[in-house]
Amino acid sequence: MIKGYLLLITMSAATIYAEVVEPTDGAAITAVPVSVVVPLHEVGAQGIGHHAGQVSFTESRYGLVVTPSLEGLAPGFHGFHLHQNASCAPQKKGKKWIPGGAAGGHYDPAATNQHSSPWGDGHIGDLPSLYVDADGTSTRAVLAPRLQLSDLRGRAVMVHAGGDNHSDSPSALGGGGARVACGVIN
Ligand SMILES: [Cu+2]
Ligand SMILES: [Zn+2]
Repeated sequence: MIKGYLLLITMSAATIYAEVVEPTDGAAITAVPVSVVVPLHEVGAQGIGHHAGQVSFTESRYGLVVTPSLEGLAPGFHGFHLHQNASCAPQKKGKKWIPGGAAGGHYDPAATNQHSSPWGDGHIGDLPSLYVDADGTSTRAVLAPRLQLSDLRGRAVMVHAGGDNHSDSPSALGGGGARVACGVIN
């Protein structure tokens, strides 16, 4: 039981650690990551484009709090997911280059093969939609109740052109279409 503690926040690459110091237990010091900050870039068929801001993932008792600080996006709702691979590069499909294609599909370690809601039983990478204000910025936090920080490493976070109905019907993968911004989580 932690009786008293002091949070010392240090930033190391993209991970913020809280060093929990327990004065009553002498020298007991542990470092637990509490937050991961991921830079995002616009993605296109040509490759990775302008910096678009960042998304931070913070642990809470209810799951991961996902807080965007993004700009230059189209106003409205956008599909927002954790994708399988730590890459935002385009990938060739037939004769076309698919923006962000190298990120692979929605993160689905349980192989549900189902696009669903953040609180459902499909892809665990399915996040609540990202909302972008009229000025192209997005700053509203969403909650991913099934995710933990340990799920993030080696994945990519992705923003799609369109919204997300959290279903594979009438369109696959929520119908968000093209990938427009992406960040690699190392
Ligand atoms: Cu996606
Ligand atoms: Zn999905």
